[in-house]
This record gives sequence, C-alpha cells and structure tokens, in this order.
Amino acid sequence: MKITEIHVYAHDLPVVGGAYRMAMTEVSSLPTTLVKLVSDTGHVGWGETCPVGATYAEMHVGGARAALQAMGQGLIGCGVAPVVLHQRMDSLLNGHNYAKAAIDIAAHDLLGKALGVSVATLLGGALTTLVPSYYSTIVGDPDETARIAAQKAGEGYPRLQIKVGGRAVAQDVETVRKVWERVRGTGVRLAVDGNRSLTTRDALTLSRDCPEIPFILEQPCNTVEELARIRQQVSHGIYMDETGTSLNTVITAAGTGLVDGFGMKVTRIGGLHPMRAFRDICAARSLPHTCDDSWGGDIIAAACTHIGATVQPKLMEGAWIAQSYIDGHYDSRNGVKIEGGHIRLPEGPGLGVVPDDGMFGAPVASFG
Ligand code: 0XW
Ligand code: MG
Repeated sequence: MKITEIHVYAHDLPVVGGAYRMAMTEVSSLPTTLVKLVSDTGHVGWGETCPVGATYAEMHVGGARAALQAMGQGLIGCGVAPVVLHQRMDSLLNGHNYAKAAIDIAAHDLLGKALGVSVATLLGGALTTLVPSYYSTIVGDPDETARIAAQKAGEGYPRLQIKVGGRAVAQDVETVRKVWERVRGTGVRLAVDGNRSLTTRDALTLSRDCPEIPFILEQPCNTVEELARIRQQVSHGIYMDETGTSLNTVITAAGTGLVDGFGMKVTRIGGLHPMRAFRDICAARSLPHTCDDSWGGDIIAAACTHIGATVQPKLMEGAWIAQSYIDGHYDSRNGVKIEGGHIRLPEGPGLGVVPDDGMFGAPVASFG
C-alpha cells in the first residue's frame, strides 16, 4: 500500500475560558496542522501536530509546516508501513520529529482502516477501553488553583498536574500546600510541573518545603544536567518531560536512573511508532509515563488515547488532551471527550475519528 496524495491543512484552535498559562508560555489560540494521506487502495488517514506556542518546546507551527513542505513530494509512492515510512522521512529531513509525527499518525490511521483494526491493535493491543486522563492547572492564584484541584479530583480525575514557576518560589510552595490541604485523602496523584523554569535552588526549596506531600516533580529545570544536579538532593520523584526529545534521550535517562518517569508527547518523540518503542523501554524499567500531546484537536486526542490504552495500567500516568480547553470537535459524532477524568477509547478502525467533511477549508499544501 503506497501513499498517492498528501494534503496539509491549517486550522485554529482558540483556547476557551481564558489563556492557558505555564511558567514561560501563555497561549490563547493555537494554530494546528492537519495531514491527510490517501493510498493507492483509496484509503484515507489523518494526522495532526500542534505545538503549544513557540517557547514550550523546540517546535513551532511554522517549523511543522515547512518540514511537511520539505518532505511532502518525496513521500509520494512510499509505503505506509511505519518502519518504511520513518526510513523515508529520515532520508528526506533530519530531525523535526513533531512534523514527522503528523505523517506517522495519519499512516497508522490509514493502515488501521485498510486492515479493519484500531490503532491500539496496531500498537500491540488495548489493555483497557477507558484510559485515565489528568487535569493540568495553569500557573495562578494559590486558592483558586486549590479550588479547581478539589473540583477536578471530585470529578474523578485520578491525577492532577499543578503548574508552577515563573514567579517567587514561595508562591509555588503556597499553591502546592493549599492544593494538598484540599485533595489529601481523595487518592488523587499529584505532579508539580515547572515546565523547565525553576533554578535548581528553587526546585530544591519546593521539594524541601513540602516534604510530606507525595508529588512528583515534572521537568522542574531546563536541562538534563540540572535534573541530574538535584536528583540526589530531593526525596520527591523526578519526571522528565520537555528534555525527553527523542528515544535517544529517553534511553539515557532511563538507563542511568536519572528520572522516575516521563511526561511524553506523541509528536515530540516523532509519532506513534517511536512512542510504542518508548512505551516498551519504560516497561522494561518499570517507569511510569503519560501519553500526551502539547495541544491539538480530535486527531491528536485519539492518537494519545490509542497508545495510552496499550500501556500497562500500573505505568499509565494518564493521557492529557486539550479537549477541556477547546470548543467543538472535528468529528461531531465520535469526538474524543474526557468524562469522569477518563477517555473512552474511540471505536472503529484506525483512530476511530474522522473529521467532518470540509471543515478545514482548502489545503495549504498538496502533493501527489
Ligand atoms: C499539561 N501539558 C500536557 C499540556 C501543555 O502543553 C503542557 C503539558 C505539560 O505537561 O508540560
Ligand atoms: Mg509537563
């Protein structure tokens, strides 16, 4: 089965309910990029990539579209099987995982449809049809954050991610302590995410001022070296997110015991094919991890849910999707939703989500 057409679409996803604020990034509308693949068998597959602004990670919307432009024509005639496809993409362009991920997701969707199986089945098989999600707060007022945390724990989220950073560490300590006062005893798990912003000094303070609160510290500092510097000095577990940029960095982090788990983004690592290898590396070292993306609509959400369904439950930290911050769906019947803090695995072949006809307008680029 070979690729005969590639179409690239641009679409805006406004953030509902106010800006989404992290330590070093604030966003109020996200331009997403969709990819439609067509095969010589007449099957269609959809992919997506949507960086959450230009400073969250080493990716941005212009980079994604330029990379797709650079690879597009060279992928015509290529097989859709993931190993073959990644080999071809790597021969056309070095790096740019987050653009390759959109092609990779579309190829999984197409392959699943052609074979009549779900993407989760292609990835090894679903262990559940109800995938845990987690709620991520924004960097905000301590009391308000604690109120939202209690509300979300009450809704059934098994995990909460509290954003910190970009302000005096005392405010972060106050926030974490107030959240804990409200959620202690509910069983909800806590992650405190600095999104690379904390100095090692402030990360140590945060940990030492909350010794009895069982959170993990997610990507508190900017570099792998800084994570290594605080590693032996804190009693809280450390997860890597933004600096886990490839399977290579993941293998080193897992193999050297640098971290206790990962926040992982399907697009940052290059799509579902490398995400599957990432899942298996984590399983080999019993390392919990998320199956997220930084932003995106129903296609990304479905991709995260399908891979999330294949993760051993004890290692599954949750699939974060942007649905709570977005209005509407690409697929009005089968849009991916969080209910009671969990996501139902979409049914049907491929991703189980098909964008409504014509909703993205004319393609911004086409190859074939
Ligand atoms: C909570 N997220 C999954 C959404 C934002 O893109 C940031 C990200 C994270 O964990 O850093
Ligand atoms: Mg994170």
